[in-house]
Amino acid sequence: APSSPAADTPDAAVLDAVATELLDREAGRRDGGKLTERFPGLDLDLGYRAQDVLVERKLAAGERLVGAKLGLTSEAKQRRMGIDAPLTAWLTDTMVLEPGAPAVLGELIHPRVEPEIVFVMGEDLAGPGVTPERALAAVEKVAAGYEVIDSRYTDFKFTLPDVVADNASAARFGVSSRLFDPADLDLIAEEAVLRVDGREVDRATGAAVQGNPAAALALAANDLGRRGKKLEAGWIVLTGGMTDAVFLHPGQTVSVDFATLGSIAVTGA
Ligand code: OOG
Ligand code: MG
Repeated sequence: APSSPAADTPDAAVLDAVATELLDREAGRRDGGKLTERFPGLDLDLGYRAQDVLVERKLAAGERLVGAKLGLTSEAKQRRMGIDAPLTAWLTDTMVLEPGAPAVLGELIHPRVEPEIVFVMGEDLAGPGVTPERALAAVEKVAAGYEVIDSRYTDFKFTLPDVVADNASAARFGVSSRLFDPADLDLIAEEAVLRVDGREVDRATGAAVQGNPAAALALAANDLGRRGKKLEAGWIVLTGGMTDAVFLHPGQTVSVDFATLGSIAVTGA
């Protein structure tokens, strides 16, 4: 490996440098190279600690936590990104797009949209030992959703520690105002069709998400428990893109049409 002065940087300095660089890229709407190349010590553990530093800085700047997200829970996403493990990250209030609100492309780098099944938590939930059944019992409502991901890495090229540090490419998301009781749904069979300007580009069922979106929720609760954190009552949880994501171009509308949960759409402005 090429020798780099950053290779010997102590953990605290790496965490500061990584969080600072990713926040600067987000604010400056520019992407850049993998930080694991600049900081070879950036492993998965440090990646999560960098993610925590990054989110703490967002909160210190006035953003509010509104939930958590899973990434890379489906085979379609894992295959596209070349990473075979799911991850967890954070959602804040400034990421929310209200129904009908456009995604303002000038605020983003290279946004892509993906269909997501969304949980609204009724109770706090944290591992260890959370099963899909226990996880679903803590859910108050289920809704159709989409996420606009926007990696701070060039061409969405990253390793797992890179994307963990980058808060799992989180940028914007939308949740339908139609909320469903989990008892009234078959989440595994629930199908979503992804359309760009009305033309179908992909489709998948809830089974794509870890076999069952409730299993993804349990995974998040167990992962946060390990990190000394929890999912909180009232929070939103994005369970992960069901299909590969599509780029959002100016004037385009991406819609997600669920069989039962209804439709939600976002336009690039
Ligand atoms: C990483 C974020 C993945 C999902 O739902 O799988 C994600 C990425 O694809 O850039 O949000
Ligand atoms: Mg996602």
